[in-house]
Amino acid sequence: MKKIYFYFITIALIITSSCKKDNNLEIEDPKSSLIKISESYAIGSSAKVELWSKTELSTGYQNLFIALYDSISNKSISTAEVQIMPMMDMNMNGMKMSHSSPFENPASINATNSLFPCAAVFTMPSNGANGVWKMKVLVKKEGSSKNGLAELPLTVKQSNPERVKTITAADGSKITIAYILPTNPKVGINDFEISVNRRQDMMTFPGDDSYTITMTPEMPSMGHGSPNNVNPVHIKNGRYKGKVNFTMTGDWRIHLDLKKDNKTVSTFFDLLF
Ligand SMILES: [Cu+2]
Repeated sequence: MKKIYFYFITIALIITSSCKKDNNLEIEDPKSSLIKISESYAIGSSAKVELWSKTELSTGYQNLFIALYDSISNKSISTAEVQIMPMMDMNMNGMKMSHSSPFENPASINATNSLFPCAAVFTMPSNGANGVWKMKVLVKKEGSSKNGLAELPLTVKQSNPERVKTITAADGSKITIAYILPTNPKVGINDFEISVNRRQDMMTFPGDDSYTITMTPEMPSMGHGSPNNVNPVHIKNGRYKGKVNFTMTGDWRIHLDLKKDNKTVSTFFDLLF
């Protein structure tokens, strides 16, 4: 009889300990699936600023995450106004110029799992001393009236195939079109998403909701397309969502026709899976 009790207690212990393990998994560090890209201090607001991402940075649309720490106590800061601005300093045969690129600030002053989600579209790769990216991050802690500015160095690789296109629209303006979804394409219907931003000046790239987009997937090597696609329509902030149907694995080219005022400009994104 004692033996049976012993077994019961052992089994009970195993069950409780494995439950505890599950609980621990839930409070796992949200950054454990991310890569730290860069860090610096926000001068003027005594905060350490870290930039995290799911992947190394490459040209195109990048989901980014900002983590803030009090630079004295090292405690995580979960409430703050955070504004980002990607900047590139270029040197073209001795001619120096700077430009920004499309970006999305954190939607809330409250962090999600200690992180402030934001995004940027990197329009060109880093190019040694002749093309240097940095992320400017403006931080205003809760209850503080002071802004602090951090400048985080970034390295942006060339994506392959290209995930961002800058083209001239029919009205002469430059527009940046970035591929967002699908990141992991599969055979069948996939969520499709792109962003469209207009270059107002070298520092300002507002989302552009004014296009009617027709999407046509093609398999160039086999000369066929696919049925049941849904053209992307504007949702918000220049982001357009639709559905793309890949009937088989292989090389696909997604043709995009952007129409406005009865004039159409075209671009495409390639993928292979
Ligand atoms: Cu540049």
